[in-house]
Amino acid sequence: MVRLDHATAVVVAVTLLAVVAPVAGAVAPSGPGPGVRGGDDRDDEHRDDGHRDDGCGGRERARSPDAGTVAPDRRGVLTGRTDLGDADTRVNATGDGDRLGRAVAGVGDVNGDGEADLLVGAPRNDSRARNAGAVYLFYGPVDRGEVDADDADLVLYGVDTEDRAGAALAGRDVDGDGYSDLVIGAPGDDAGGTDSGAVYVVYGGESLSGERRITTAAGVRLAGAGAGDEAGDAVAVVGAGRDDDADAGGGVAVGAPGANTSAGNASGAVYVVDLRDGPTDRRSLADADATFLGEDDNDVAGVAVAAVGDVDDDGREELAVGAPGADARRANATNDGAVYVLSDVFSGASGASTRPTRG
Ligand SMILES: [Ca+2]
Ligand SMILES: [Ca+2]
Ligand SMILES: [Ca+2]
Ligand SMILES: [Ca+2]
Repeated sequence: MVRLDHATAVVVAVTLLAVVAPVAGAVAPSGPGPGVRGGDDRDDEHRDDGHRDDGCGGRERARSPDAGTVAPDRRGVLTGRTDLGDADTRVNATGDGDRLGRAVAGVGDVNGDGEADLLVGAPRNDSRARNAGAVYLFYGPVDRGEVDADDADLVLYGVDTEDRAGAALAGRDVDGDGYSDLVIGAPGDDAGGTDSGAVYVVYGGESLSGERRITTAAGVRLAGAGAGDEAGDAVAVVGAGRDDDADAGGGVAVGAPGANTSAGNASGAVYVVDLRDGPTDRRSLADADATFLGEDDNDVAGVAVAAVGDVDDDGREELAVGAPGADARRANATNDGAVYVLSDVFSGASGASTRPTRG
């Protein structure tokens, strides 16, 4: 394991490039203390409630008075302003309070027909249990006009109350078989203890369709290492697509902002797991290939993770980790936040010595 502040010193293979920047876009915890640890400040409810909840699932939608038209200019760049209701496609939730759209992901081609596919999360769907969540996969080309979520080509349901499957989504071909795979976060899952969270990886293929329980559809389940970790609050694919080798495969990075470490409660953690062998088992993130720990109490590191490409121009992609509760390195700083950029978390050919050491 690696404390994020000591990454350069401890792990030879991992270079910590840059630390400390104001976080935009990620949720800031309301403050230190038990309320943060409880998790509700980090979940989708908090983030969504910053906006009006005006029942937008209805079919009668007035155009906003300042909507105009959007059209491509001479360079092919869209310009202008209009309502999202003018979009080519509107995917509608089919249940009250589903929070459809809490996460969306372009996942590449899951069924191998050459068309890119669309993955949509509704973490408070109640089809199997209250707020168990649902994930919808639409095979491209996606229909135009109004589309019901239940008409998706594949529907994956969370199983237990408050699992919130679909709160975070990602996808690429992690096992290198040519089919994109689905990475689905369920931060309220109890697989490793109450609200440990879990991440499910559903391997792509031509026959993936219908309605499935996520637990049976998944090839591998990665359970949070401990109760309250909320693993799967953020997910990213690392490695896959890092070069021209289409079957290189990759792994996943999993944010667990509620993780307690020796640094304190909810310091948070990020785990990287190699999936190039296409594992089909149930495992704990305690056994992840690499682990990066938040620096301090209530940093909630891992509430955002992203494979950001090769931002330092060394030919290998970087992983960025948001820690909106991190304190700046000055007196009385609280919740200024920080973003960590980790180099080379997943590199090279199978067995390469530059892979991170085991945590
Ligand atoms: Ca496809
Ligand atoms: Ca695959
Ligand atoms: Ca739970
Ligand atoms: Ca790089």
